[in-house]
Amino acid sequence: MPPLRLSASLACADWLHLERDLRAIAEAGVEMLHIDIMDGAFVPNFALNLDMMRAVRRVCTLPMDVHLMVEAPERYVARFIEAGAAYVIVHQEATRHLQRTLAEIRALGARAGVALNPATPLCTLEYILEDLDLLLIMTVNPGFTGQKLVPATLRKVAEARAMLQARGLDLDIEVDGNVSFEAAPRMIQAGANILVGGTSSLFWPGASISENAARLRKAIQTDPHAGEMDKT
Ligand code: S6P
Ligand code: MG
Repeated sequence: MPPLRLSASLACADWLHLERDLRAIAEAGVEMLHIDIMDGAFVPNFALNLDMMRAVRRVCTLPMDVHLMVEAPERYVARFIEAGAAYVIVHQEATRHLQRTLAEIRALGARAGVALNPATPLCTLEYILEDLDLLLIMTVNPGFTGQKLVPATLRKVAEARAMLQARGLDLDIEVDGNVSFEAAPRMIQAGANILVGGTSSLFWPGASISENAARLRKAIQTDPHAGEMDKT
């Protein structure tokens, strides 16, 4: 399995203290910054944008994984890479020409990712696995922060890791949505290696970002129930 990494979901940061939060994220040893882009069409909400990414770049050098919750994302891939995306992640449900889009992302020098909504089966990726650097399994329906976990997605993570291993592929599997202190160990156990931290972990309002990051890493390393897969 590729190395374990945390990615902080920028949409959950404190907008009135964004620079402070960005510095806290880096100082806490969080490895990546997760950028949610929402177009109000693929998902019923709006979030972040290219200008935001350029501003963030001025104070933060963490690699950005850009999650495009956007219809026909192929229209914008090049612009997000120019704005600093290390990973560009498109939804399988949002593009008609998925293989072409992934090939374009790689050709432009970024890493190519695909996201799957909770209802979308893994078999839709059967013929494009070699074109992928990262698989993002949505553990909530995209569009909002602070939602409840869709339990069956844990089984999907396990099946995705098994599918990749059967093909001899060692890709990143990222999970996004209610990656809480409680759920994170089960996600890792199932085969995820990149955790997107939002309001239920890294930005949990009861503690600081650095305390939350330490608590999350500890939960992943020591949870006694980490071996129990959720069968629901
Ligand atoms: C959801 C989005 C996510 C959220 C993140 C929030 O549409 O893609 O990246 O920002 O999942 O985390 P939490 O802990 O509030 O669910
Ligand atoms: Mg996201």
